[in-house]
Amino acid sequence: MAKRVGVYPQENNGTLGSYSLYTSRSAASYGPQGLAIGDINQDNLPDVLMADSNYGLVVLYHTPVIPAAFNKISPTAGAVNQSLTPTLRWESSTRTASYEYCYDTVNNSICDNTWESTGTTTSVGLGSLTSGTTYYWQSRAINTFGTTYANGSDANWNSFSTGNPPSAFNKGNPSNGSVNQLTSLTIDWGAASGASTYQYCFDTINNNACDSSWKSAGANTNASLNGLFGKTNYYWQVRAVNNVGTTYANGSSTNWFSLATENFSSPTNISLTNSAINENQPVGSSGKGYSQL
Ligand SMILES: [Ca+2]
Ligand SMILES: [Ca+2]
Ligand SMILES: [Ca+2]
Repeated sequence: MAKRVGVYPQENNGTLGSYSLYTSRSAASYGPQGLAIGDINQDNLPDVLMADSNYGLVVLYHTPVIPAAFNKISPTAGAVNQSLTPTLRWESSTRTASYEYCYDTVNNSICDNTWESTGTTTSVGLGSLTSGTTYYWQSRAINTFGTTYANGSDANWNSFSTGNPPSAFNKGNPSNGSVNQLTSLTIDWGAASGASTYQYCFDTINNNACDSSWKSAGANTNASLNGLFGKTNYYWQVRAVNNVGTTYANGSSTNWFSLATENFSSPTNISLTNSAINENQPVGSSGKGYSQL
């Protein structure tokens, strides 16, 4: 018998390569029981055992080199309406010392940004992205022997698109500066495309800011205000919210409406100097808005 033994050598991606005959180190021959394939070290990779007449039991461990194949998980390829702070996730890969990821806005299957390490973590939260933008990303696993790119190829990038905040919308009734309002009343506003929920705030401090708390109106474009004080000035604002952002009614977070409850002659401290308010108000005969006043 020739002093040779048949072995399936490892490939550098962890798979078994083609069967080859190797000259054995000492044994004159191997009997039918002298060779075995088994996973001696329980790493799910087959090892070769040889019952060598001079060396005893010889184990050829199947020891791959570069990290094992793995895939990206999310966002899924082509996902749309993603938040501006998405999390990139990928599968873990055995034999990996560290992972890196790259994302950019250039669809060319290469990293136009910088590969960033996540250590041994298989996800990363991205900072504030740009709304309505398509991004491309890839991850890779690294050890001292080499690099394995997700999804089988360094060119296999995934894309996802960020969504947009709700569209512009305006408050409706009561119109700005309304007087003699009931102490229980309904405020309403127009619909904002893409809104998940609306929130409103009302208070009695005329500072274009919410001094009480933002309350959810759900998907409704109106809300009931009950138990207001009489003869009191109130100030209210609405905002539309989704997973991408927040859009304030009438174009600005500081563009609040005022109203005065019944038996009160007129709000006395409406700001007429806010050009943003004036632009969005019906223009009266004076041409300066606030025809109610
Ligand atoms: Ca093994
Ligand atoms: Ca790119
Ligand atoms: Ca206020």
